Amino acid sequence: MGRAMGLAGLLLGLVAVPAVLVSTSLRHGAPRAEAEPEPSGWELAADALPEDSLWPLPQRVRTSPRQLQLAPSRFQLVHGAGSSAGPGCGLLQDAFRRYYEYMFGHSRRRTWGRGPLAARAEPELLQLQVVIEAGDPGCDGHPQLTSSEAYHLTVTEPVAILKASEVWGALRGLETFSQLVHEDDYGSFLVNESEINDFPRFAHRGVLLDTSRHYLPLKSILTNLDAMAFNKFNVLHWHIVDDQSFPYQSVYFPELSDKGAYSSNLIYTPTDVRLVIEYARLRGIRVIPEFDTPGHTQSWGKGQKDLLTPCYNRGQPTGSFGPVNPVWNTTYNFMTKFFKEISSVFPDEFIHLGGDEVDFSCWKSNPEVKEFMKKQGFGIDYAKLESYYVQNILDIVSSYNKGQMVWQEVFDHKAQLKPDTVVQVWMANNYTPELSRVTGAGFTAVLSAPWYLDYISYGQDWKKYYSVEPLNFPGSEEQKKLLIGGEACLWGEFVDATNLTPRLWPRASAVGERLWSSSNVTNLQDAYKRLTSHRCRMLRRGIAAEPVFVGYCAHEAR
Ligand code: CP6
Repeated sequence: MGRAMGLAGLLLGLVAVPAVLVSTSLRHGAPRAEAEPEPSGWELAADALPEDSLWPLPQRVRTSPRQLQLAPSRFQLVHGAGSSAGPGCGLLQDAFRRYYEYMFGHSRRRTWGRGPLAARAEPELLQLQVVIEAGDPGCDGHPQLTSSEAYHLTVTEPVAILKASEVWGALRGLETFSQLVHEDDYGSFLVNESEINDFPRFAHRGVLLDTSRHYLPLKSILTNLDAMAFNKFNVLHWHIVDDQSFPYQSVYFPELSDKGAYSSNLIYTPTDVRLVIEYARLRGIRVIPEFDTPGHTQSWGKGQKDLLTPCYNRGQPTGSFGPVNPVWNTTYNFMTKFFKEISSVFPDEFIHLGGDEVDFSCWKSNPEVKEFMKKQGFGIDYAKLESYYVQNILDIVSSYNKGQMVWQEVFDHKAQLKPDTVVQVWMANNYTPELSRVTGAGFTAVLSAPWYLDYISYGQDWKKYYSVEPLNFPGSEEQKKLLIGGEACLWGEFVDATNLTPRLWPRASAVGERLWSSSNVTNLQDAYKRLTSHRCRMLRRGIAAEPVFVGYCAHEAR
């Protein structure tokens, strides 16, 4: 009996399985494939316990060895009594359809496994009833930083009940329920009686995708949103434009993508953008667009003349351009109109304004900029000029009632930020003192520094990501509360549609669990086992997630 709680625990019926207990059960010294032949008897029952494939691990799981059987032809996902949501709630109806497919969809292709339940003696689970407890379920709204994703799930005969105050919690609970249901070797669908109480540790759990270095087809973005939902991520940070290309098709300034995209086909039209936002919304995922300025803007210059700073050499313009020109009024007139559009196209409360890696050399070469520096009393401190520019943009965006995210340099260079600005910490060296400084100044922070998934190595990268404790920085309790989450970043220099999914998944899953689950869920052997099985589930659901390590998936062998 390898499991820590032991045989006695199994015989007690509903058994408490706190996360620590689960994570200290070292049943298998060596890595093991999901479908290694199992010994018989109690070992098998223990291994069939559902938390073996839950990812990210819920906050509290109580599980019983008592199994219930689900008949795909009879089992229903329904609105429960007392729910403020009903069949008019498109978001939940859509989720019911999706999760039914994830649980049973593949079985229709087989002739066996759909017959009567007579082959097994287990009692039947007939329904999952979903109850939204808030007066207004918010089916047509958008998820926000402050949305509740908490849910409570009980699976007992004959109906399972999923309660959540908002639909966003119901979506997370549906994902968990679908992870509890497993198919045995004979094609029967089983679920252990269980009770789960769950909520995220951090409110902001993001994935950054970069659609400038390579264009990502809509399909890739949507598939990634599916994978994000499987891992309970709730923010798509869409780094939509950068130096290399401007694929965002603007209504006010169509020349930006006409001239700045790689090609007229390689753009995101307003319809495409709406589709991404709606697909994400239906999965409880916010879309935060990033329009990075004043650096990383070469592609903007192609369709918007007199926006970038002309660079000089020995008193003559060289013909090349630097960051956005912070001196001219026309710059701010343009940005006022541009961000007005962005504020209405993207419903999220936040816009990411970038502000990273501004190269001062071109500004330094430009006589007009030098003159302006003198007039403003900036001396030779170009960080002050950068802050001057950023503060103007912050004011513009604030006037549209949007919150702002910025990269850490904007804070480092001492720009005056609005109190609710979110500072994203990305520089890998010494990120813990940076977290102390940012939160010490009273700003909310999002951590990315340890989660640059574009870096790959020969080995299991996920363990490094998993072993990060985000709150392990010097600071008061108040400061710790200001770290609202993190993001896994997949920069696009070496990533396009051919390798996006396997590079992200399941490596980003490690970040997903770190940001969702309790801080004491840290056991690598337990995580390995669950992640391996979670990766197989992602494959079954059409996500080309790369292997964690050697082995195979049960569904490949059937
Ligand atoms: N693009 C933009 C990038 C990076 C950043 N901003 C980046 C920098 C260093 C590394 C990885 C990515 N490619 N716009 C920094 C936030 Cl190691």
